[in-house]
Amino acid sequence: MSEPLGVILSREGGSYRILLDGVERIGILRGKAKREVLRAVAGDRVLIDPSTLQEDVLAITTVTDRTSLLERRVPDGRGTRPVAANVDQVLVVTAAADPTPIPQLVDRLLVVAAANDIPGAVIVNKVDLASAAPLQQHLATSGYPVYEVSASTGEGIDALRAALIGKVSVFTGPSGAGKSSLLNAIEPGLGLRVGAISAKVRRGRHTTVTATMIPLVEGGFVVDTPGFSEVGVWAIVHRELDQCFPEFAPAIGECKFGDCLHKTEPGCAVRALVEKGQVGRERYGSYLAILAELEGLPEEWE
Ligand SMILES: Nc1nc2c(ncn2[C@@H]2O[C@H](COP(=O)(O)OP(=O)(O)OP(=O)(O)O)[C@@H](O)[C@H]2O)c(=O)[nH]1
Ligand SMILES: [Mg+2]
Ligand SMILES: [Zn+2]
Repeated sequence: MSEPLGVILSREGGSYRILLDGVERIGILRGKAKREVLRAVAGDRVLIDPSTLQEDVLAITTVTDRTSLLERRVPDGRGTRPVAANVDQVLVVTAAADPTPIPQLVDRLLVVAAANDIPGAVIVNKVDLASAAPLQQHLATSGYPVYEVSASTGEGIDALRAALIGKVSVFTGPSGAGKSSLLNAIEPGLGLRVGAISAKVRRGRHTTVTATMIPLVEGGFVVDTPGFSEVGVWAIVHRELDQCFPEFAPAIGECKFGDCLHKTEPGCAVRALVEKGQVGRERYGSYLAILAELEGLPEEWE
C-alpha cells in the first residue's frame, strides 16, 4: 500500500494536526522523518505510514520537499524559526488605525516575503475606523496589490476571499491588526479567538499563539500567524536587498557603479527614480534603514 499524503495544519507541542482525506487527525514524526527534520510546520505535505491509519495517532514517515518556506528570526535570539511551508503568497495585514499603522513594518514584512521568493500583498483592515489613503500613498509606487477591508462591516471581504481561492496564503502582521477577525469574516463559522486591543499600549496581546493553517470551503488554505511588534531581517545578503523592492527593478544594473548600494554614490539609477517620483521616498527610506541594519549584522547572518 502506498503512503497516503496529508498536510500539516499546525504543530501542538510534539504532535501535529494533519488534514488527511478531508479529515483532521493527529500525528507525530517517526523514524526517518524524526531524524531528518527539525520541525515540520503548517503547510508541510507529509507521508503517513499506512499501518497506522487505524490508530489514534498517525506516524509521519516523510516531510516532502518544500516549494517555499517562510521563516522568521527568533526575537533577540540566534537563528530562524520556520513559520509555514509551500506558501503561495504572503498577505501583510495592517490596520488603518488602532493600532496605528507603521509603514516601515509593512515594508519589512514585504522584504521578508520577497527574500523568500514569495509574492506579497497588503491588506489594510479596519477601514471603518480610518482611511487607507496614507498606506495606499506609501505603497503607490511599489506595485504590491492593496486590499482595503473591514472585518467588522464586511467591506472588501468578497474581493479578498476571491484572491485566496486555490492558494496557500499566510496572514502576517502586527498583533491586533485583525488577522484572526478577517479569517472569521472570510470563513463564517470558523470561530477563531480574537483579542481586545489593550487600552494601554493600543496593540493586541498575541491572542493567536501558534501558526495555524485553515482550509477554505472554496479551496485553498490560509495560515493565521501570531502577531509581533518587531520584525528582524536576516539571511538577506545586503547587496541583494535592492531586489526585494520591486519598484527598483527598472534601475537594477543601470547605476554608474556596478557595486552601487544606492546610498550616496554618483550616477545612481535608483536615486534617479526617487527624484522622478517612480520610487516613493518612504519606500526608499525603508530600503536605506534595512540596508544599514544588514550592514551592521555580524557575519553569521549573511
Ligand atoms: N473596528 C474594527 N475592529 C476590528 C476589525 N477587525 C478586527 N477588529 C478588532 O481588533 C482586535 C484585534 O483583532 P484580532 O483579530 O484578534 O487581531 P490579530 O491580528 O489576530 O491579533 P494577534 O492574534 O494577537 O496577532 C479585536 O478587538 C477585533 O474585534 C475591523 O475591521 N474594524
Ligand atoms: Mg490572531
Ligand atoms: Zn544605485
